[in-house]
Amino acid sequence: MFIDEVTVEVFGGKGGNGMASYRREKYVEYGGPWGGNGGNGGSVIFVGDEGKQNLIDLRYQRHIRAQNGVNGMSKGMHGANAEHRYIKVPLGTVVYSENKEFFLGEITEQGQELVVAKGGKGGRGNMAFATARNSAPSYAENGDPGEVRKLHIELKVLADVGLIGYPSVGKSTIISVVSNARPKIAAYPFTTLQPNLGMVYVGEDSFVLADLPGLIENAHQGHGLGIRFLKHIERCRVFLHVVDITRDDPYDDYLKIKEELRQYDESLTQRPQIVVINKIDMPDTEDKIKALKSKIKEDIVLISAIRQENVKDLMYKTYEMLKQAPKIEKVEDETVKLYKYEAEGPAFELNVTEDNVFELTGNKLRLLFERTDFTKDDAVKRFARQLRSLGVDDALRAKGAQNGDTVRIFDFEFEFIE
Ligand SMILES: Nc1nc2c(ncn2[C@@H]2O[C@H](COP(=O)(O)OP(=O)(O)OP(=O)(O)O)[C@@H](O)[C@H]2O)c(=O)[nH]1
Ligand SMILES: [Mg+2]
Repeated sequence: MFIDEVTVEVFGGKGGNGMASYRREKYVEYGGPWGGNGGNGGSVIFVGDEGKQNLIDLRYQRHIRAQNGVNGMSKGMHGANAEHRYIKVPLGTVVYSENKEFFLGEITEQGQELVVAKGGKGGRGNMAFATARNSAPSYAENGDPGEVRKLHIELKVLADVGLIGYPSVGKSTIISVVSNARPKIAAYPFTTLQPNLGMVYVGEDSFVLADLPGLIENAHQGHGLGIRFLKHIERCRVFLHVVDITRDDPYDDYLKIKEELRQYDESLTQRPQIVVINKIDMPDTEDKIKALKSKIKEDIVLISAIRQENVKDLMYKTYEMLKQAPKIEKVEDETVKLYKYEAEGPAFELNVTEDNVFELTGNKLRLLFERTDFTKDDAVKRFARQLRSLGVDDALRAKGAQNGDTVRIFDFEFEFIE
């Protein structure tokens, strides 16, 4: 099966916790802090691999986790950074967050990397916190959590030229005689259920040709195989619109396919294209050909795919058109925003619940919260100082917090003290 859309969940590794420990050696007079930093968590990174054809591997790995960083240790030893988790994906892979809310990026080149879940930073050990005023801090930082997100991944086949047209017009036959692709060919509609790619050589040069499942009227409303596969031709710089001259009204077929393209994306109708009239080996086609020629404005090439007549010329002509064809601007849905990894929005938000609990939330706040080791008094005190400098205390007062009121930060509660 051709897999061109999958959902997976990716987990960056947690950063290792910093260590809080002291030097205790026989001949060292003042034992200072000696806890090392935690290592960074590994990231999940997609890498472009031209050997991959589809997203099937991802279908079988719904959860992809990178490893956690190693905790800091005593004697000033830092924990190791975790290795990144690299996942090979085909070229043309487009990555969105769940429900296509954000666009994370796309992979179009061999070896190109895209970080899809960043690992958490390692926490600092108490050694890192020693200052002139506090030469022996007893706290260390916890490592940051890694990013966790659900991804919606799509594959858009990257081909230079796309074969489009009604079912059974001979699209697969054409690709089979001009390239190494060997798709199924048969006399019934919708023989092709997935795009096929083939490399076409023209002299010294080459281009990638895509054979696509057939379209019918109202494909954009889901008729036939629908227009699910049309996204694959968005990147094709030239179209070969194949028309079967043996059908009752080839001109009407031609118009209907154009209309489907227009319905899908108006800009597709402007793409350079050649109308390929196929099956001219069949008897009694002259009049129909003449009629088509008088009505169609685009370049027309007559071929018999099955007899391999004029197909080579068609490929040369296609290649010439491809060389002139404009580059395609990235086709992106404008409603999809570019995703930013760094926490956005206000540093914190404060709400008062019905039972008068002052509830604090926010991305920046979460980061500081996760870094804090709440089992250590000094660490909690430091957290309180961080809150003050973020302006949390002032905000609490402004909302009417009084001595003894409950303040909740995620799953941690404490009393407000003036
Ligand atoms: N007479 C004749 N028959 C052809 C020619 N090209 C293809 N055919 C026949 O037309 C039928 C359909 O060919 P395919 O290549 O499978 O058509 P397709 O456009 O890929 O069809 P779908 O995958 O269903 O969209 C097959 O029976 C082919 O043998 C041709 O040049 N002349
Ligand atoms: Mg086919």
